Amino acid sequence: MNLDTLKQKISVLKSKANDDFLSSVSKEDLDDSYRSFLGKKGEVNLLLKTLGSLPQEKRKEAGKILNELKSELEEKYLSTSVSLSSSANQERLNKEKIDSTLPGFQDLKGSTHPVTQTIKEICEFFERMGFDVESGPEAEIDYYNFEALNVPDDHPAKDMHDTFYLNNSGLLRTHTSPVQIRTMEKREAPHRIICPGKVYRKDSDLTHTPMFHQIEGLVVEEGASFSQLKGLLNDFLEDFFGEKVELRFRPSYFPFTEPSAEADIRWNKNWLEVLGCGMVHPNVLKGVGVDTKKYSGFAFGLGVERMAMLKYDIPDLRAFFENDLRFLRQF
Ligand code: 2U9
Repeated sequence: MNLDTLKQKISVLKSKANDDFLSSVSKEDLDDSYRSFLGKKGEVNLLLKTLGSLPQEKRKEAGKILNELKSELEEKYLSTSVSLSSSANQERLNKEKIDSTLPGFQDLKGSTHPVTQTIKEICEFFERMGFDVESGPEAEIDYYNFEALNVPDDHPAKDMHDTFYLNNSGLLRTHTSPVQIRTMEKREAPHRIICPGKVYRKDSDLTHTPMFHQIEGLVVEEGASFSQLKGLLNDFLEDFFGEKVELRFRPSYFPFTEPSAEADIRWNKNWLEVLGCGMVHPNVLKGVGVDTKKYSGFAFGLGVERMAMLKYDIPDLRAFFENDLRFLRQF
């Protein structure tokens, strides 16, 4: 081989190496090309080995050219390697791109539902009056929902059209009164209990929903009287509405109380019914083993949604169940 041939080979090798380096798509690819040109058995070293076949006086010059080629390719390799890793970084950054100008997640704070709030307010008043809060099952049996409460078998409330009956001969409680019966079975008189909870009736129109919330109270004590009941309800209603109320009691009928009454409050010249009440029927007390010679009892019941509608001036019962945030945020 002569020097010109060597120069030609070098020039071909240089452009081939340049092309290979530049077309590498990854660091691994680039390192492969490096090895094939600059590695121990790479093409540059193969050329170096051919130096011996040159005439003595040309070898020095040829060696110099080959060394220049070597450092030129080393440099090319390094610069390509740097640009490859920076474009890999860029690609990673593109994938992980964070737009710091986007608005953050809204911290949506929940609040207590007006029905829950009303239950809490009412129970707190009665707790201050010495009542215990009691609860019980929503799926009941006929005995606790009707029989123990002196409700006769032919009472309209027991009708299929009014009560949700379950497959297993159970039913969904139509009032929270079963809780009072269960409590009186568990504990000895005297009793002062308040029972909030969900109740179910086959009713659905503008002013009735199949599920609503009730609070019932029961007092069984020596000398419990209708006048105490009236005083207690008067105090309760004034506490609840936050002002003096004008209250009237109208005679009514419930199977579980005798006498029974409905209480109305004066509301802008009109009388509005707010709750029902009465002296606990002796049959009910006897049924749970209360000595009616020693004890008497009074009870009352109210609908929570109705009370909340009156207090907060909510015109439509359905607002409680639609869970429209514009409604709920007002409480
Ligand atoms: C026992 C004895 C007596 C609970 C009572 C009412 C009157 C009453 C209604 C108000 C509106 C139900 O939500 S409503 O539809 N309730 O009028 N409830 S006396 O009497 C009892 C309860 C338990 C052992």
